[in-house]
Amino acid sequence: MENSLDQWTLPFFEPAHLELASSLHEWCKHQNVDEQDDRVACRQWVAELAKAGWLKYCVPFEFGGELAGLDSRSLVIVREVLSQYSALADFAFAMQGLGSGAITLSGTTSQKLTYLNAVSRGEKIAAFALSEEGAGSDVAAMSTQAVATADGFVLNGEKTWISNGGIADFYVVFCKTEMNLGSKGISAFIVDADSSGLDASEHITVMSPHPLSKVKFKNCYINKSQLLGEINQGFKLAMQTLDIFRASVAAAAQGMARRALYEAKTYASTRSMFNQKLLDFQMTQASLGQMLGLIDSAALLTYRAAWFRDLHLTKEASSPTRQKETLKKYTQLAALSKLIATENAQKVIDMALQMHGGKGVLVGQKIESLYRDIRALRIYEGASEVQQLIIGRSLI
Ligand code: COS
Repeated sequence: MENSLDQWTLPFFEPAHLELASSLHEWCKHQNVDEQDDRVACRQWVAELAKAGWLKYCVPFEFGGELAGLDSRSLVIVREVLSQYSALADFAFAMQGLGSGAITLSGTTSQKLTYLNAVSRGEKIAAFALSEEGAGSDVAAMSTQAVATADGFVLNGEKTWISNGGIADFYVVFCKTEMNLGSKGISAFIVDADSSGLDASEHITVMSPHPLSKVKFKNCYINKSQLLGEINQGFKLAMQTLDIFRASVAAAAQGMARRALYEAKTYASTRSMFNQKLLDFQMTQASLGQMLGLIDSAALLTYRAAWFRDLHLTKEASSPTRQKETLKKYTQLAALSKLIATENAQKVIDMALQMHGGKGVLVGQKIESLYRDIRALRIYEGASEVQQLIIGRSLI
């Protein structure tokens, strides 16, 4: 694997970012996790990522992290580099961040101390439970309900497509606390995996294997101390959490696309046909050029989104109105990056596979697994159509 660091010298980044990318590349080259069983592998990746200190980028310094707050550019770098080597390593890292992100944004000090430190040390595996059978893109249509009791809440309902389902130690769960108020009646809760009434045993098998399950709640009681953020403010919390990680999904797609370009170039330089190498054909060269164009144009959007958030949203804003405007702008930039990067990566990987001819579809080839790995990124954490909607609305 090439260790290209050129993109990290762009003005969006600081010297520490370049150093991060360089040392992570070196670390990745020496990892050897057996990925035959995705659940076992995911646990091992979490342990390895924690041991090496990479999970510290998922939480703020005060609670076991590396930097003062969540640094979007570092998240982008870690995901772009990890995904060049292993989609599962990237997944393990991303879920520690996404699963704990809402706690970083809205948790009490006690919640942060309990969960974030453990996430960065790899002692707790995190999950984000938002989607339901009838509420994927349309989050406000969810029906899982949390009913208040004297000292807590009782949860009933069913979440699906929950990454890390079955191996997580806790779930950040979004539920209706007011059934008839749509997005204004949703609250977030931290639910420990061993809570009675929680069942995450129904696994879901997908084309790019990773831990995934349904999470069912049947009279699942949780203490009121597990409410995350303010009551009925869960929808915005979910959206803000997704916003932070959307640019990092774009980065993961770029990592996969860069790996595909590398695989295509390597293959074309060794494959002989019609008395020359595949790489000698102008058609191949044009194809490689198009791939790099697709990758780099998406990368610039991704780095811009991450840079914008780091520059404007992690610092004190001048006024609440300014803060709101900046947040809106970031939502647009993050959506743009996810839309373009995942769509472009899919094209690049398809082109790279085509260049491999029949070998491209052979199970066990890196390009074949990339072809499966990339597909879900155009769907999860907001499908491409939702990103288009968000971008379109931001113009109105
Ligand atoms: N950050 C902060 N607040 C946000 C926000 C964001 N990114 N997006 C919306 N809000 C706020 C709105 O400002 C609005 O607040 P007010 O009522 O106070 O004005 C409120 O949330 C409701 O927003 P909206 O009316 O836009 O909600 P919709 O139900 O129409 O949903 C979409 C909008 C479709 C964009 C949203 O549901 C979405 O992003 N869906 C995709 C969800 C997703 O990613 N699913 C994958 C699950 S994780 S794998």
